[in-house]
Formats: sequence, C-alpha cells, structure tokens
Amino acid sequence: MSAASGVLQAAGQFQLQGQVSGFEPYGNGHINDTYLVTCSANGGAVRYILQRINRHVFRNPAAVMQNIERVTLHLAAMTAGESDSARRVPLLIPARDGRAWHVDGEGETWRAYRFVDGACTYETAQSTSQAFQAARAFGHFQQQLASLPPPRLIETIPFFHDTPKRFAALRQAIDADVCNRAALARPEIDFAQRHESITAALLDANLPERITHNDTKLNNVLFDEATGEGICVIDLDTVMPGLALYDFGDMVRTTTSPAAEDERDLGKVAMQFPMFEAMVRGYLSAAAEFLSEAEQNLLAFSGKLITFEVGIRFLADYLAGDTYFKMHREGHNLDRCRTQFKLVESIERQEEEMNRLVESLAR
Ligand code: ADP
Ligand code: GN1
Ligand code: MG
Repeated sequence: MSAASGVLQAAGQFQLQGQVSGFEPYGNGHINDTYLVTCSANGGAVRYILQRINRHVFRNPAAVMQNIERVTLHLAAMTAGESDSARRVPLLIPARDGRAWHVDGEGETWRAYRFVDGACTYETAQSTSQAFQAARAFGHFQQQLASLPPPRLIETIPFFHDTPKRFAALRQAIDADVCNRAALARPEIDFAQRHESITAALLDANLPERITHNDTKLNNVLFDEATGEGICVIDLDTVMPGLALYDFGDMVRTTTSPAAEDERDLGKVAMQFPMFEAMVRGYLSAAAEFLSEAEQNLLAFSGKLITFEVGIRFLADYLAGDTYFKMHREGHNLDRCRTQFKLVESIERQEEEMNRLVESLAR
C-alpha cells in the first residue's frame, strides 16, 4: 500500500464528518507522523489532526492511547462550562468501532483529534506575554491533572527524564561509536562529561511525584490567534507520572532562547532573562498553589538540567546513527546538541540571578 493510501484508509476508520477531501503532512514534531485531514461536510470544510504513533519510540501504543483517553476526558470535564471549552482540550475522535484509536493491517496505531481552529503554534517565543501564556498553560495543565482519579497513569516511556540513565546511554553510544562520529563531536562529548555531576540532582531532591506532560516544548501549546491566550496543551503521548520540574525545565529550554532548536549560528542562542521572568510569573500564576518550596527553589536549575538532558539525547542519537529523532539534514542532531549546550552555558552564567528572581516571586 502506498503511504498516501495508508493515510486515507486510516482516516476512513474514524468517525469524521462528511467525506475526506484531502490531507497534508502537518507540524514540526520529531516523533509521530501528523496529517491535517480536511473533510467536506454540509457545504463547508471540517479539519482534523490524524496521527500515526511512532512505535519505535512508543513500544506500547495502546498504553499511550489509554492514558490520553483518560487525560482528555478528565480535562474536558474540568473545563466544561468555561468559555470556549471545546477548544481547550484536544478531543479524540472515536474510531468507527467506538474505540479511541485504530490499528491498521500493518500494526500501525492511528488516532484522530478534533482540529482546534483559530489557534497556532510557535517554534520560538515572540514576546514575553507569549512566554507567560505558555508557562501558565502548562502549569494549569498540571494543576488540572492533580485531581485525576486513580489508577496511576502508565509510564509510556520508562525513565524518560532519568538524566543519569540518559547519560549512561550517551556513554554507551560514545564507547560503541558505531558510525565513527565520536571524533567529530569531541568538544560536545567533553562538554557532556564535564557536566555529569549535575545529572542526578532532581532525582536526589526527593520531590513529589505528580502527573506531568514531560514534553513541554513551546510548540506543544496552541495559542489563540485572536487573544494570544495559551488555550490548549497538545502532544499528550508522554503525559505520565513525573516531576513538575521536568515540565518547567523543558519550557525554559524551548521558550527563553530566540534561536531555533537547530540554529547553526550559535551566537544567536541565549537564555533571555525577561523571557525567563515571564515564564516564572506565568507558571506560578497557575502552579504556586501546589508547588512545594523545594520545587520552587529548583526552577532555574531544572531549566539547565533538562536542556542538558535533551542535548545529550541529541548527541547520543547523532553518535548512534540518527535512529530516534526525525532528521532533515546531515548532522542535524549534532546541530541540535550544540544549541542545547550553548543554552546550558548561558543559563549557567545567569543561574544565580535566575534563582534570586524566583526567590523574589515565590511565596
Ligand atoms: P509530535 O508528537 O510529532 O510533536 P504533535 O502532537 O505535537 O506531534 O502535533 C504536531 C503539530 O500538529 C503541532 O505542533 C500542532 O501544530 C499541530 N496539532 C496537533 N494537534 C492539533 C490539534 N488538535 N489542533 C490543531 N493543531 C494541532
Ligand atoms: C521530541 O514529539 P516532539 O517533537 O514534541 C521528544 C522530546 C524532546 C523533543 C526535542 C517522545 O518531542 O522528548 O525533548 O523532541 N519526544 C519524545 O525537540 O521523545
Ligand atoms: Mg509536538
């Protein structure tokens, strides 16, 4: 079957309105295959997001979907009655058999979401108010999920933010050096090794387990085009038990620098203090009510650690032959690693000042 007919066939398995009139690849995600599907219904067009889950990354796609089904139903119940409630949660469209997902003849897992109209994503923050909005949206998300009834969500990728384990995986990739690339990444390998001592700090801090998003890239928030509000948190594959600071840290990584994640001009990469300040304010506006003092004290550090962690993941993938993250050019993962490490350095230079700011804003 051609790729296109696979997409069309999968689309046909969901309870979409009208007839499918077209589809196109959509978004900039590194993991799943995402399509914008358009249907013609009642003389108009209705859009959907259709996704094929990456089963190399998610070994148990049914578990991913069970989590997402529970989480989206809970969020929908929490937001019912709010203005614009249907646009505040990515709502799953059931398959024709009534299930929340569809497995095709090749064993691929598909899901469909209602498209949130009048909203957009950004790769880098365009203003401090956007940074505030993104951080507030993720803080609100954590706050809403604090009341999810048991059982515990399934860990869709075990040890996802276990930085020491990520470091061990990097070490393995360096030792194996299957593509003979270690010599091309000497400065990055040295940088990683110099920072090994920070890897265990969050795990050792005895912080409370919460339900967290775990992939809080700026482009996983939809912003309302009219108001700029961070209206909807998307990309729920990794919502699972975690630390609040995994989410805050990844926001620092993707929201405070004006440069894209794969920028080659490292002179453009920097932790911009006003963006950080807006993020802390936005996050605390939703999360202060449940965050412990220990969590608040580590907000700035989490930005450094998660940026480092994602950097070593890019580096390990480069050394292992680019098997995990989608790539669009030669050396893409090494470029991504370099921007992460540059940002770690920038955070290091400002960490004390960042800590002082947090102290002045926290309870
Ligand atoms: P990935 O896991 O590959 O990052 P995402 O779930 O983040 O995939 O989706 C990729 C992109 O598709 C997002 O960045 C966003 O632009 C768009 N998108 C995803 N879900 C929706 C939705 N329900 N409504 C509108 N746009 C969406
Ligand atoms: C991946 O799916 P996406 O593009 O939102 C990755 C994140 C990384 C990120 C780096 C499941 O996120 O962990 O931080 O790329 N997702 C997974 O850009 O590994
Ligand atoms: Mg995404």
